Amino acid sequence: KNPAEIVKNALEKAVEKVTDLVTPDVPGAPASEPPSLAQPTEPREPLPPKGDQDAPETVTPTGAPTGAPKTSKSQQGAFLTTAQGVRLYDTDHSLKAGERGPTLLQDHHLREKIMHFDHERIPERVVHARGAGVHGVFVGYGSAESVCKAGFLREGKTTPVFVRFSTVVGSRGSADTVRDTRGFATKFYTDEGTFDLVGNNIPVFFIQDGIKFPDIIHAAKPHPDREIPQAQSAHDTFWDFVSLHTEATHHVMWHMSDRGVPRSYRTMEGFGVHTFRLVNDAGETSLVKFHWKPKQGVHSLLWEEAQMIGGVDPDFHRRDLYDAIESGAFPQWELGIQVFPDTPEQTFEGIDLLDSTKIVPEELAPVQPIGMLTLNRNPTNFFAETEQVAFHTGHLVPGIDVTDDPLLHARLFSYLDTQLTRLGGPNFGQIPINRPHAPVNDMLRDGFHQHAVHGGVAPYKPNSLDGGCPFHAGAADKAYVEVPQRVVESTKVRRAAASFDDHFTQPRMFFRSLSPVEQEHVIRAFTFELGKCYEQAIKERMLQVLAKVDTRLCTEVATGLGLPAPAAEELPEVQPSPALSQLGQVWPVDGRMVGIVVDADDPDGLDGVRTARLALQAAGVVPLVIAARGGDLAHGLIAQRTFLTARSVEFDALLVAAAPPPAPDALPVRDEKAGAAASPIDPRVQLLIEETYRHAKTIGAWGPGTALVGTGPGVVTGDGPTDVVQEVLTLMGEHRVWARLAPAPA
Ligand code: HDD
Repeated sequence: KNPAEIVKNALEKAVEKVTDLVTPDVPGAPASEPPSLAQPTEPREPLPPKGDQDAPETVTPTGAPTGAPKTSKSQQGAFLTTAQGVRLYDTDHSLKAGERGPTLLQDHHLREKIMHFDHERIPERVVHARGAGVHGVFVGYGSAESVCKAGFLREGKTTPVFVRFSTVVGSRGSADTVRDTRGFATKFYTDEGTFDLVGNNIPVFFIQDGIKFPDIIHAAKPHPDREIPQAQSAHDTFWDFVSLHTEATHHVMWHMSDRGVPRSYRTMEGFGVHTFRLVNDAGETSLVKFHWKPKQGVHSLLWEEAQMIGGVDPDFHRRDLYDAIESGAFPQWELGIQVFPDTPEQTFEGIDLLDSTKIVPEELAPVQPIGMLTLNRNPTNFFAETEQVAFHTGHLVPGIDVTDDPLLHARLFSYLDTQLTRLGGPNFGQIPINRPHAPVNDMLRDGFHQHAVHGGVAPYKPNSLDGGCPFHAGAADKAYVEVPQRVVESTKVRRAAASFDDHFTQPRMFFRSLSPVEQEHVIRAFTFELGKCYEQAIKERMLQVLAKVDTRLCTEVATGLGLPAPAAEELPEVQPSPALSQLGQVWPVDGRMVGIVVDADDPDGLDGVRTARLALQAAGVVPLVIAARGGDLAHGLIAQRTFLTARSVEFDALLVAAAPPPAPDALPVRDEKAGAAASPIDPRVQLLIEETYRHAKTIGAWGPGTALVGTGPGVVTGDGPTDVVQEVLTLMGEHRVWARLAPAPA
């Protein structure tokens, strides 16, 4: 048979099959009767302005007004109009030749509505597509005045900011809690122009030179043939690249550590990564690295929690940030700088300050606080603000200049360039969220989406027709004047300095600075990620890399993968940097979440729950009552969660005030199926307790709840809620019950 014929027949058959599927022959069904069409909506009286849909007053967890501005949540005005302001009497039906007739081309409202809808999406960011942005305020301490002349760092100076947190690899709709680096980008709308600090929650980067950015990103993104896996580094192309490209090792160590799965955007450190050059009033320069230190502490999820949340609540970090701000628990970060002398070598204690794969340990150069960031307002419109905000490392203000870090230089090009495609032209600076708060008097003209109506006839310099205006500013008028940095005479090369060659000392320092439990997490993360790779050669090559970092790390990962460990190498000792560990401190608990298991049908028990709730709220903690059913309970309590909607991963601690029997919607458990007596407790409550324990979170119980929780570190029981809640709050300050996770002694 002719092959073309075979294909043709096969295709025809396939089409027949599909047609069968879509038009099933249902016995007794009326012969192709179309559903009756509703009549067009009658014109009706316009509604009054929707004042009643204003956002509720923003209150703290204890109910006090925060004074944050109210923003309207609804459309404005009485009448629906077209984009041109023409009032509409119907937007539900297209204009047709008769009720059942064809749609008329003259329906200009239909065309406008659909045209606009068709173009509602813009290209997502090529990296950092998934993010959450919020407004806030930065207050300078004045402590930076000796090194930096920037006005926003002056004592008591208040500057509005917009901060966007993000993951790097995933698409806009991907889950928040994947293992990834997090973006931490801040736009300071200063009086002297806009300054963007476009940083991450990890202080080093995968590459030393920006020319390799497309390589690392192509390797980390989903495989190009099937576009999987989404938002993951646990796949062959990522590990193929980083195992061959050992300058990524330091970043990979952080990525595999708890830093790769933050508990919340609110509990991440932030880093400017590069070394910047600051200039003071006298023109003296210093080299600095920027740090954001969260007042909430630096905390992470466990990997199992992160994976579960990815399914249970993919918006976990977004929701956490918005809810905290909405409830008045405003997250805060102190901005700090490490200051180094601006020497011609641009090194500090032998560390090359132009190499973005290196940190300077805080023990060598302490982080000195220079101001406080407070995030206090959620966006009004996600697209207009979070999606359209455009950050750029070249948005600098007088007093802050760049160094010759080759990673930074590529960024200085890339961030402007990417906005042309993403935001559709060169006028993205006119989008409200990107507008500077300083007066703008540029000579940039025309282009797509030009919103300004520029007067004058002479947008050029020099001119006489517009009176020579505008004039150049001098340094005294706060002009941005580049530091007259001496450029070393050299030859053109495509090479890095020899000091960029050490790829293993700092990864070793990082690993050895972690506590045993954090080291255990790194080992498990490598074992998980490499265990997801298909290519044996990639796993073996990565073990060779780990052998140069730390022998135990390498051996334990090899054991987990079932592969022989490479021969142990003689590795030089390093001085650990204790500041790199997240453990060992006590932090404030406000803004944290505590679940309270109650029995909806036991009014006596609910009285104690009320007491517990008030004590938690007084500490700024968000209590969520979990009952068999939602809605109003006794004693003015409301069940915000039910056994159906609650999952342990949402809570930082669990209080068990009851031993509720199985609710009607509980699924059977295995033992019951096998004929054993039904459990007297709802199985989902048991699961809540078990997971909370597994994830090393504090558990408190009183009354009938005591019998469910057992004993052990971090399990607090008592006769009533008062003492239990106080002790639970104290233990929560350490984030987890670390004793439960301590690795067994070797
Ligand atoms: Fe980048 C976005 C942080 C290296 C090119 N980057 C982006 C964002 C953050 C960072 C936080 C999201 C900004 C937002 O929320 O809109 N990037 C970093 C850090 C780096 C880094 C800390 C290294 C120290 N980036 C880097 C290099 C290049 C880029 C080397 C290119 C040569 N980055 C981009 C970009 C993005 C971006 C393609 C995508 C969307 C955007 O800029 O506006 O231009």
